Amino acid sequence: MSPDLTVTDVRLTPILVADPPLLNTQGVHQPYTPRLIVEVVTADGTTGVGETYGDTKYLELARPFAERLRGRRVSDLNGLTALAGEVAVDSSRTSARVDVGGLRGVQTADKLRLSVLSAFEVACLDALGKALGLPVHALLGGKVRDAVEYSAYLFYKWAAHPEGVPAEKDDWGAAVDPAGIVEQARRFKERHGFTSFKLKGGVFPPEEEIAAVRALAEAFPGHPLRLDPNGAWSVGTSLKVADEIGGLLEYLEDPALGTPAMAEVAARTGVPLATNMCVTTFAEIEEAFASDAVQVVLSDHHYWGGLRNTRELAAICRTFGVGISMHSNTHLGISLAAMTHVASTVADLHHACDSHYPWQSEDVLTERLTFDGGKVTVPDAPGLGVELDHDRLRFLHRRWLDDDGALRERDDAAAMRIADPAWVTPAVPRW
Ligand code: GKR
Ligand code: MG
Repeated sequence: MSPDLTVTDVRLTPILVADPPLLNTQGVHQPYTPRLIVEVVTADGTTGVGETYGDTKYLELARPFAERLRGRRVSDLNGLTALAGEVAVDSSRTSARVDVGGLRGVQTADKLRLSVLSAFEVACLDALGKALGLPVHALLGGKVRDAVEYSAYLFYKWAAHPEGVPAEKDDWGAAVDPAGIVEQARRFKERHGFTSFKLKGGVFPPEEEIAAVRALAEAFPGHPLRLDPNGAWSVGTSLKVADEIGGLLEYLEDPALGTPAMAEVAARTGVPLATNMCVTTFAEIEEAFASDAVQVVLSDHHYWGGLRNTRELAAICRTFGVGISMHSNTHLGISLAAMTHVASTVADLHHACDSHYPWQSEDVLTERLTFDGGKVTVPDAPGLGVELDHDRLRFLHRRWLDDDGALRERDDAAAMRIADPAWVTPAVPRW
């Protein structure tokens, strides 16, 4: 008898997860960051899990979406788009311009919907795979590699969150100069075997970040390096950096903000440019590809609307001779498993994907995923191949419930103001 794939229940659990004091153009990561865990239960008792951003604007959309999903089948994946379209988005939550504060590009209503849809799509795929006894990668057409490579994601970082702020401790130490970044890279390599490194820039004046890249190149010869200032530089500064260290970089990521500025940089340097900021929706592809603004698109299955859309994006990139890899924000193991499944099915993935996962000391899984030689083995168990730890989920949800609301919206500028009350997110270009 075939399994009854009808959705009978959908559980949404917002949580707060510990995050170290990582610095970026906007400020510093909060001590706890919001995520949303989605569980989809079918009539035959199978549960599928998904994960996405957990700020209020996403929760507001996830609740009506969950209502609409009940009674449908987890195999009706194409129908999710229509469901998402029915969910009303509060226009005060959206903006059509590239939003450097958010670090993830434009915030259109459709993009917010897709970011929510992605968690439901992953949960449905997980449930479907479990019901059929197939891994998610098989539902996407099958893996073409057994392990997916990730790059170490280096951040300038304080030793600890500001005194007096409740936070979990981490053992990574501070990294506020080239020596600190090299030491952090060494630990990443020791702990997880990474052989390529991405440095989050836009924090210190470009000369300091150039020095950090040089120090990395010297300490780790032959290891691919990337630098990502999240659009903080002018075209002129971007070109200067490209000129000085372009030869050491696999690519330069979002040096300048927006497609026209990226196109100007791309036209005047041979250094490949990657983005997770100016090509973040299907609507943005045409202008960026026509103007040759980017050579690598970093997909994020959350805001591209799931794993199947990520494959569609990969096909478009292939058609136009643009590379594809993956971007990451603070995330847990469900998202890492989802990224790994889809990445395993994309034949022309030629760059290690980004992941924040090593920075997360907490998870909602009974068993954390691990990096071996910088790679995650593609799970072959049914569904995503991960199991939810309900006690941990309750614990992290309790933290969210106990929060007075201050941490429920990720706000790196507000977190920075605790240390520096005069801080405002710098206007762009900053340098
Ligand atoms: O977590 O600070 C951060 C990152 O800057 C993140 O927000 C970005 O979305 O990692 C991302 C990136 O590659 O731009
Ligand atoms: Mg980036």
